[in-house]
Amino acid sequence: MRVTHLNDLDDTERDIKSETWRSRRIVLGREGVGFSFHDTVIYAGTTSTFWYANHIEAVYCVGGEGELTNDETGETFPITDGTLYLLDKHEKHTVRAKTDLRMACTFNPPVTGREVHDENGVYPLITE
Ligand code: 9YT
Repeated sequence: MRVTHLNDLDDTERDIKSETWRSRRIVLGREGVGFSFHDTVIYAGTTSTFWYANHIEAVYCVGGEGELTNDETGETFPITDGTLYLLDKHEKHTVRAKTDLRMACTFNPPVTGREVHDENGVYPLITE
């Protein structure tokens, strides 16, 4: 059994900060359990486009308000506490945060921590 508190990850290599979001990776590929699990905050007033061509991601909002756009269909959806979106077809998507959005995210295959977004905003597939 492994027990972690989010605050223990602050400013470690598991705490990834970009201009529009910060993500603390609580479970990574190195844990060897088949998924990764992240606590991501998307900052109020920002717009972020994501495309995980090599991963399936589920994102569960546990705080804040925003809007999700499926960039492939143009559909938009409100995001509030309790909204879950599942990117089961690797959809390119955009998140607009009205307030700070707190998201619990899980990836399969797991993120290893070594990915950087490539020129298309895609994480490459890296396995442990
Ligand atoms: C909301 C969202 O897509 N979060 C993804 C996790 C974050 N980009 C990360 O940990 O790399």
